[in-house]
Amino acid sequence: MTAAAGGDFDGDGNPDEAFTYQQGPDQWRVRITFADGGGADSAIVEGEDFAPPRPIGGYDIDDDGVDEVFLTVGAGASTVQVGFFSVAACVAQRITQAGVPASFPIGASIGNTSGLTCPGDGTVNRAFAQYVDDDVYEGGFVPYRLEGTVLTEFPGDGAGFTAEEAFALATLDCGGLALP
Ligand SMILES: [Ca+2]
Ligand SMILES: [Ca+2]
Repeated sequence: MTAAAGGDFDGDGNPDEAFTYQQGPDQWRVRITFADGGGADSAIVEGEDFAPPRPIGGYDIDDDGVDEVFLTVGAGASTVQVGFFSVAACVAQRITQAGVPASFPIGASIGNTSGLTCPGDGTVNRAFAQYVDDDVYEGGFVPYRLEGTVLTEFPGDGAGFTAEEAFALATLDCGGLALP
């Protein structure tokens, strides 16, 4: 069982907790326990690069008064993958995008950076930059709007970055959340 991360996952104003635990080989689950004693529990299913998931905490992406559960759902050499669960009526459901569990890389390698920001307008934004030349990176921001348990991609904005700016993108910037 991992250390719990906090959030208000039922929207009653009282702090709840989310943690992950291993049920069998490569089988992990997320459990949310509410301040009033109830809870929700769901399997976490990922692909080949599965790494032990850890809870990050709660952030209200769609501004409906109920925090979504942020957690790491995998890791590469220089990135972690972040995914989300939506909790409603004591059921935790993985948030999907394009029909598969949504998962965003956060990190930087030589030539590539990516991150995730929450501007507070009902979207999460994928931030990314690629090395082009010298101190020049090109990338941008792609917003994903959350409705229910589904993220829908909307057209983003391209942007140019210096190397310093590009590497500064490689973070999770959603309220007070910090990667574990
Ligand atoms: Ca609560
Ligand atoms: Ca919400």
